[in-house]
Amino acid sequence: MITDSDANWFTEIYSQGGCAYSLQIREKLHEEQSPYQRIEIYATTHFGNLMVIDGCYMLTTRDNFLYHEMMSHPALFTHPNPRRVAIIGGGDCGTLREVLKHPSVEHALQVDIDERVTRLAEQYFPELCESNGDPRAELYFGDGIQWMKDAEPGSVDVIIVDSTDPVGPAEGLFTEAFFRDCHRALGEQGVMVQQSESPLLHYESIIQPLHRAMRAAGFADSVTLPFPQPCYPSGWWSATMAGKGGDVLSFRVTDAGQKTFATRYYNAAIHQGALAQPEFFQG
Ligand code: AG3
Repeated sequence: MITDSDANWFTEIYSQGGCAYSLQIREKLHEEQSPYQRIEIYATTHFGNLMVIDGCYMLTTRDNFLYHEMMSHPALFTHPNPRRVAIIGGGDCGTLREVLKHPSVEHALQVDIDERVTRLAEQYFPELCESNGDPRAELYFGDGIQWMKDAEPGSVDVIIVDSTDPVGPAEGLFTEAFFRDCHRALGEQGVMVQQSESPLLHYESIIQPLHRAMRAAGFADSVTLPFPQPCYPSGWWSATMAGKGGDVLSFRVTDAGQKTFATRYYNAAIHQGALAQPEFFQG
């Protein structure tokens, strides 16, 4: 926390990119070292509550809808009939809540390594956890990489990888070996989507290698959907989606246009717009 004369600030410094983003803090609500990571919770002045893991913004009350909606709905509306969903990471349950809005979903399993993230989300982000009691929801605390290795072939329709940055525990979630396990776990028309960092800061270092690894693992098609996310480095973030059966550029436009649930950002036009690729995205 940086202190100036009349305000406290939390700043995530992204040193490799020479940039930082700050939120004004009212008070620190919680801090702990879990078995896996350092977790901090703050009350901000204008963004609601804030969760920080190992110094990096995970979410704020105010802007998490952008990320969680874009991590869920494009993939779910790309699959023709998503019934079985696995979320790797996502311990704050925000992605799980969005997934459960889809009436076709029969089972949504969240696999996060750190139960403390979920317990703190229940306390400080109760709105994200409001669907945790849904009979279709299952929370499992364990290693997502191992879970995917052990998954029954063809047993999942959509895989959502809602991870931290590809350093430390999440590094293995950005590898061809992991994508091969995802590919095997998915059914014929399976779709996976992975949070893929900033188009501005990480195109060459993360997004391009991710596409190569997904294709090498057997996925027929992949596309990166950029979206705004103010609290993450550069304020511009992305989700990269890959299809086992093929085409991830077309989706259930009519169903998305007539969605039966409320969102704050996602709609059919936003989905279509996110598929438009910046000139610097190559192939
Ligand atoms: N998603 C975290 C994405 C990475 C953020 N990176 C950063 N701030 N440097 C997990 C939390 C949302 N469910």
